[in-house]
Amino acid sequence: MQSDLRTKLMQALSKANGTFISGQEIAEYIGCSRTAVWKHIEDLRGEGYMVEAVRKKGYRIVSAPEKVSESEIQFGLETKALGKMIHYQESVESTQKIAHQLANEGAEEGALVIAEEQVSGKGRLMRSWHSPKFSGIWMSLILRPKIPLHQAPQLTLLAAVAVAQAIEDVTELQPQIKWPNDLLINRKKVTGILTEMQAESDRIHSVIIGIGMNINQQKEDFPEDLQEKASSLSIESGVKISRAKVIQRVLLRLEDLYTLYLQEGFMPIKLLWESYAISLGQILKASTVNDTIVGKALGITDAGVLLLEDDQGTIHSIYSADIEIQ
Ligand code: BTX
Repeated sequence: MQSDLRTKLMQALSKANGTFISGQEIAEYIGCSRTAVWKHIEDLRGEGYMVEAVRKKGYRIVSAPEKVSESEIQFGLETKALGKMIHYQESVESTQKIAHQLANEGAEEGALVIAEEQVSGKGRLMRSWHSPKFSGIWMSLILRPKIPLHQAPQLTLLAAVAVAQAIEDVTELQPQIKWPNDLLINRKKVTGILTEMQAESDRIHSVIIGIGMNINQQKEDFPEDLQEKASSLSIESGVKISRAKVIQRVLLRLEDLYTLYLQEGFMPIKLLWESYAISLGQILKASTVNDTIVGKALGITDAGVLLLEDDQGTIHSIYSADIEIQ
């Protein structure tokens, strides 16, 4: 919708102050047809506004979408460092891209980039991540850990545990982790994590943890090819969930685990990760860029590498792959 039309429509609806305003009145105010008004109202609904329409009375706004802007997240945020600097934009290509720029410009550890919508959200291996407006959490966090480069993948596993704990804090759901970065509920993917790095020889400048969480989407909000394999916290729990609250819990859990990790190393994180892992002990098919390996998942190493034992008894170390549970 053009922004001047949008402004006028919002003016007309808010002047009514929660009471009904007829389609005819809105049409005259904006200077368009009543059919066009109806279309604009549909657009608003698509963006998360609840608009009541009653014949002969007109329209009224029942509620505006909950946003995840700086003030909503920081009000009640209990962390010390994570999320103290927030870069919020309503619509972005990808929060990862902005986080890389900010990291290059020297953003501090804990800086968070968040958007209501991503128009080209990224998954791993150039895949795309569906990130519709107002219904999920699309955020990228900048960390600057002083750890050797090869340990950086551990942070993906750490982030997965933090998200799992946050989901348990806010809902009654029981999330499970599928190596390395998927969070599943009832075997459907509710969260994906993408960790990227800026480094030079063996020195990490920054690690950018991208977290995409499906929160309030309903089944029909997903593209058809995802409807059977993706889900949201709202679909699984049957209630609408406050995105701001989930973000606050994810940040707090992340901060606690990250502090523990820097003090005590990967071992405590590994134990927690294993307690959520769906795949351990099961037969998995790992498709890597060059190969497909089928084997029993024995566990993960201290570097976060997945170990698969094939039926010849050979143990394969899987660094990066797509996993299917057989
Ligand atoms: P991934 O490569 O493991 O998963 C991508 C695959 O998941 C896609 O090919 C598709 O099949 C499926 N998929 C796409 N969108 C969704 C969705 N909304 N829910 C469930 N399944 C989906 C996972 O990559 C890493 C995703 C990270 C996303 C965050 S959002 C904030 C940050 N910015 C950004 O551009 N990416 C990260």
